[in-house]
Amino acid sequence: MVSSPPDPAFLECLANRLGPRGFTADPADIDPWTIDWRGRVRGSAVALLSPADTAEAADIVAMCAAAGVPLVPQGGNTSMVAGATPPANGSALILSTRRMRAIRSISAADGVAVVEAGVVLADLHDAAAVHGLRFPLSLAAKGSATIGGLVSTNAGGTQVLRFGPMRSLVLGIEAVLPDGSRFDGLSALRKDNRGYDLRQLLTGAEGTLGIVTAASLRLVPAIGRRAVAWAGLDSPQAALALLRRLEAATGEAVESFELVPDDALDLVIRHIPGSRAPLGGAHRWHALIEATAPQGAADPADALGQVLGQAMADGGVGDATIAASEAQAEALWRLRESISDAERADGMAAKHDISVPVSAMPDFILSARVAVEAAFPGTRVIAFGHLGDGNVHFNVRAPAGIPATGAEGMAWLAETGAAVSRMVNDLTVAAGGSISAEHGIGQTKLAEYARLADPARLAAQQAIKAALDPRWLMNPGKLVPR
Ligand code: FAD
Ligand code: 2HG
Ligand code: ZN
Repeated sequence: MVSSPPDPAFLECLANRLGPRGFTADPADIDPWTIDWRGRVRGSAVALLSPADTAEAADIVAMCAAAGVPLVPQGGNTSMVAGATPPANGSALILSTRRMRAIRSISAADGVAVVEAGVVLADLHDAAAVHGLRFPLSLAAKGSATIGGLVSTNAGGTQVLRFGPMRSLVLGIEAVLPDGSRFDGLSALRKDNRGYDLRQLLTGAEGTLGIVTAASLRLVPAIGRRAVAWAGLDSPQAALALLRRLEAATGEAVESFELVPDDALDLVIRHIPGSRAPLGGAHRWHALIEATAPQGAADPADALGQVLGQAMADGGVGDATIAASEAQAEALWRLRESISDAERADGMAAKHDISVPVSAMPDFILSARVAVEAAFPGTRVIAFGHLGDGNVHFNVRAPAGIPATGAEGMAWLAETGAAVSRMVNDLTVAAGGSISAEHGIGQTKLAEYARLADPARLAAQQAIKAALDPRWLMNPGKLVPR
């Protein structure tokens, strides 16, 4: 394993190849990119490389491979598992896609966008809209998360219910493999049966098998009309029953169904200026629902209103409101999308991104919460998110007063937080679930992944890694336990 920073003569070769816009060794430029989004994992790097295009990326990967220098691919650095944070020993260089921001093409005829890795998700949304299309994946970090990062983490978000995660939207990939060779797999064929699928292998590889430089992505027609509702409920079981009822009544119209417990809403109202509760009265659980319809189809608010009305009449739902304007719809979404920020502002938490079979999730949430809070007095569970995918963020907040960063918070995380995570992960595995539903393994989940993964799965992943990256230079210390 490489453990010392690359030598200055080699850095000079990289600087010459990339020019002043693509190379910096100034700590003031590099430092903000050496810490993860949550501010918990600090790494170190002596240079940040920003190739302008695939040819430059291929050259520097080849140069680093020949010199045995590790690289950490980085997009928007919004990873929830410190996946883009370099190791602390300064041995690796950061390869940022910040300059690879071209939208190469958008074809309405094929429903395909070809975009470079550094394109920010919100920019792709805007570009597709100009063509009457949309890229049907969204998440709260859309203003920073890049296509390369989303592909490499096989990101989920709030429309997986209808469109699946990134994996189902990636039609082609262009990448630089660990030896510097270029894989040109951008042709967005709907059918291609030539054996092992590199596109799928690179999707979700967390930068351990090479640099994704561009992707062909599936676009769908723009929404004609949307209806956004907020419902107050007394249990996650009632929430799942409501989702099934909505699906039965509206077919595929429901594309988002997000579970929000009252304490998550309270956090948002406390920490995010301008937030207010959408419903009067106290509800232990809430659901944010979005239903959509194509151009010219009936207003989805009608069907949504009908089902919510019936559910309120028979007690399945306590109260509900449907946004009367785009501004109201956006305000409801802001409440949901602000939970991570509000939780971070409030204090330390042991974060978990778990999935179990969808039908088992409501009981799991309630029983695991009771068990964890009893085992670790003073902790408070908030379990929120993508209920319809069987995926919630089962975050366990430290006792009040323990800050989100700093020595006290980190000490809690390293001791109590680690024990909390072992318990949550054991409960998840016992329920037939996954300890990473959408955020990946990165470095913060690596030890737990190594502890709990099926040995055959682990051995196959290690064999693939060793075959494509025999010196383990691509994103060292992430995803695959060595
Ligand atoms: P980075 O954080 O820079 O990198 C992520 C990983 O991908 C790292 O392992 C990195 O090495 C690798 N990588 C980045 N670019 C490349 C590339 N070009 N080639 C190869 N490897 C690369 N995730 C969800 O799935 N669903 C959510 O709902 C969700 N919500 C979020 C909300 C917030 C507020 C935040 C902060 C994060 C959220 N995430 C969510 C986490 C999610 O993983 C990221 O938002 C996104 O996928 C990462 O994109 P990025 O460009 O920031 O990648
Ligand atoms: C979300 O669904 C993200 O909002 C972030 O995946 C989850 O902060 C979290 O734990
Ligand atoms: Zn999520």
